[in-house]
Amino acid sequence: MDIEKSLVLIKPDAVERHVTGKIIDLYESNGLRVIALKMVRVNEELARVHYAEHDGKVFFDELLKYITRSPLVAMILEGQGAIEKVRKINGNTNPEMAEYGTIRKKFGVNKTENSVHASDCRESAQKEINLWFPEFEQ
Ligand code: 3AN
Repeated sequence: MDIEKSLVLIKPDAVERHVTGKIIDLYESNGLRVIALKMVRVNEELARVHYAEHDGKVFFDELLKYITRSPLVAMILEGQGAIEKVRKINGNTNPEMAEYGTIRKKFGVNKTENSVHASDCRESAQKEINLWFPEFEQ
């Protein structure tokens, strides 16, 4: 399997409940490497670009309000098959449907406040890394 990078966000609900360290530990314990990390208070402009594909959906306004309400932690994780691996560790978008042991099952509150975001394919990983870490040389 190829070495890949994924853009991961530990979102406001998780940072507010002080589980940032526990979440990072789950990624690291599964062989992923943190190669960039920062805490960000997201403004509406960045939120709109990050969630552009959801613009117009019924939950879009709620999503913007949530992601901008308090700081989040943005990271680049690297490892073999990292994109799929991270999504497995994160679990289903809906915490109620997520498998036991996943981050969203453990920490997610609901479909909006589901603790983590991760890139869904290589193309979006590249786009999201450029958006969140413009200073990072790919
Ligand atoms: P994932 O983060 O699992 O890839 P996406 O990309 O479909 O899920 O959705 C992006 C974000 O939009 C989710 N993390 C969640 O916060 C929010 N979201 C998606 N679907 C819904 C929904 N039906 N109701 C409320 N929020 C949603």
